[in-house]
Amino acid sequence: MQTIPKIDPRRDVLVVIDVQNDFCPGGALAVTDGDAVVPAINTLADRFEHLVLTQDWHPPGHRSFASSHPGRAPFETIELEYGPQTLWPDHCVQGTTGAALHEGLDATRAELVMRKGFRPDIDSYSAFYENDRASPTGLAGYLRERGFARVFFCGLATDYCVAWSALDARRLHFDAVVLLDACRAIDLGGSLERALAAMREAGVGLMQGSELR
Ligand code: VGL
Ligand code: ZN
Repeated sequence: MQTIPKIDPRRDVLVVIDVQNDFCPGGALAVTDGDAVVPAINTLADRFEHLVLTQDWHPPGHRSFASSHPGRAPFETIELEYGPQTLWPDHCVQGTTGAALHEGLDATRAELVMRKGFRPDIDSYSAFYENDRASPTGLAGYLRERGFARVFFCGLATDYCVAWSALDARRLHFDAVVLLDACRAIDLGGSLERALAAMREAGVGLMQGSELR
């Protein structure tokens, strides 16, 4: 049995991953029910003293886009020098409406909005590392300098950017918790089950935001 954590306003931070128009219904890479996380996250955000947001932020022609690989279609996987790369529809292009945060998300109290995926040749699912899992984004240093020890994650998508971020948080020796009722998944070929298993294995706490004390 997992113990239900009580929020500690000094050492806990809520990191909201990629709640952007393109991941919501009608968007370029829509996650089923993606916008359902918005009210849940707004409720959560009220309970945390410290709030950080991330924003997927790709230049046009980004290498993760299927359109950058002639003959390839979205959701195929190719091998790049840093490992397998799923190819996506063009999404979250810098400065577009699709890349904007969902307008219902209350971002007022966000202390940092961290953009990722801006290097043309490498994808960045995790908020901590590019997909080579070696080039840091700087977020770990920021969180450490701020004195945060435990990171609660929510947002989109559970099986990609949320899971990769939570797994990296553990690798970086943060305590990590994913609040599943404030996340939605892409679920491509069993990716959600695999992500949940990997997070359990890595000691990521999996719980519902509604269970937080
Ligand atoms: C994401 C696929 C491509 C995510 C971002 O936010 O989970 N997934 N880019
Ligand atoms: Zn992306």
